[in-house]
Amino acid sequence: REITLIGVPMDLGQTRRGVDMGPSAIRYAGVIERLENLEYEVKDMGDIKIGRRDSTPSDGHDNLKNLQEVEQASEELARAVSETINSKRFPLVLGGDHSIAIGTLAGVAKNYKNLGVIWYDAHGDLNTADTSPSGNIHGMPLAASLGIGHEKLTNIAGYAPKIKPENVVIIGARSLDEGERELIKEKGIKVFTMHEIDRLGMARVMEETIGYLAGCDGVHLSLDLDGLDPHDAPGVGTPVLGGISYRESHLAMEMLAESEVITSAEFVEVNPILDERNKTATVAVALMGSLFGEKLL
Ligand code: DIR
Ligand code: MN
Ligand code: MN
Ligand code: MN
Repeated sequence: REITLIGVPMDLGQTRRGVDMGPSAIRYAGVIERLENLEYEVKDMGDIKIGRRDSTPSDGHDNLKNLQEVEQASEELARAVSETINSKRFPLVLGGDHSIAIGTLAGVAKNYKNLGVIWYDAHGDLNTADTSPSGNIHGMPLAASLGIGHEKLTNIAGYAPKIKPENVVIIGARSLDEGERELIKEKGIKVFTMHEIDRLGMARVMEETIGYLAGCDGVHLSLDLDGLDPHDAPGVGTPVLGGISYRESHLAMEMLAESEVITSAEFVEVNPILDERNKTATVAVALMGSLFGEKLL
């Protein structure tokens, strides 16, 4: 019952400013107190250092904006996450845009041979430089972790791949690019789109997800706040209508808490500049409460 918070004020994986303030917004929303109230011992190791926005974004990086800076931060984050796990603590990573998952997973997967991943997101984050419509690395971290894409992104911490396609579950998808659809089909990745969430209900989606990952020796939760509906989580850079509700998300976190499967987690894409009175960071902290076992009775 020991948690280490790792802040990653990264905004270089996409083009909107403000998501670098995500870790501050989440701390301000009371994450430490929330977890301490659940009797966890919480250590905040502060923020990973992030380089400067690339002044020459097209200097030969081929549709990979700020590649060098994302790579450097990913290496540092991977070290911090791996050290946290080595000292028997739970790494809770606060973003920052979703490109940070490349570093988080590089650190986590070092410690698990058969790591499962729950990717809670409106998007697939399965692009590469060849398929990305934007060149934004925050649309690529799941592909990179599967070993697909530019070597500087796939080989963080000196090994690849980090995870296997059969150990990934995407929940909440409702915006996929063509190359991402092809990759999902080619690799047979398990996806619960909004269609399945509506049809089956979140309870069954989570039961199936937990069952699907039962053979894994650890499960990482990568939660992009844009997985939620923009009404509930407006402070994100790429909102998509028709998302997972606040209530469904709490249920999902509560079921993960009950099953005791989650061994690391990150909450990403909180952008206080686009938010309404820190609502999205507050939602993130409330969901962390449920993930770590908060109950009404
Ligand atoms: C889009 C948006 N698929 C891209 N991705 C986002 O740029 O690759 N991921 N917003 O979270
Ligand atoms: Mn450069
Ligand atoms: Mn994402
Ligand atoms: Mn997203």
